[in-house]
Amino acid sequence: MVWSLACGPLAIEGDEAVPKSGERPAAQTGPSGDAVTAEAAGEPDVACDDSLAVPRASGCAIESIACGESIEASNAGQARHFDDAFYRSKFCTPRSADYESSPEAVYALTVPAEMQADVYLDTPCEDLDLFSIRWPHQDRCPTSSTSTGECEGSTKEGQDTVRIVAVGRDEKHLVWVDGKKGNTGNFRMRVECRPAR
Ligand SMILES: [Ca+2]
Repeated sequence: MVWSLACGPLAIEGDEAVPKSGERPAAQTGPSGDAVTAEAAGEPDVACDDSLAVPRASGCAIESIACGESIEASNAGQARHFDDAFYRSKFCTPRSADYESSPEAVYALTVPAEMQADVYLDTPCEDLDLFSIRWPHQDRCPTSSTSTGECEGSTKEGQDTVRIVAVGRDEKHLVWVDGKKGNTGNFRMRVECRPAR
């Protein structure tokens, strides 16, 4: 089974709407995430034992990620901006998972006008989750009390994905990796873009 979830329309709705949710990624049981090998179409698995931690972001985002790019890093060592209350208040996810205990690896993504961006997160090492929100600033994160655009969250085990569609004009978003219950670990995030239908 290739994890090409975002090719289907169901991927937009977040974790509960994706089919095959009963299939637990076998990466949970393998020491190096064997199950996701096929999905990456030849890309090696994310290394779990190496430290991919990067210096703490000076503002909110560590750096930018663009369409077609792939980043391997870790959320370890980053600041903690987002908690259960934030995710509920912005309708990212209703799920409470002690998100306040885990730091986030945040990236700035500009989606060109009339394009859709599918963001994929591979987390064979720990159960990390993927979020996005429309927000124009890289240097400061939104809070529960700031006005933002729509938020998307994907909180499955193994691989997560969110879809962002830019209508009318370029849209600036933040996309980030957060952990449940204090989790930190290595991940791969990649962004694939194509014209919006
Ligand atoms: Ca957090």
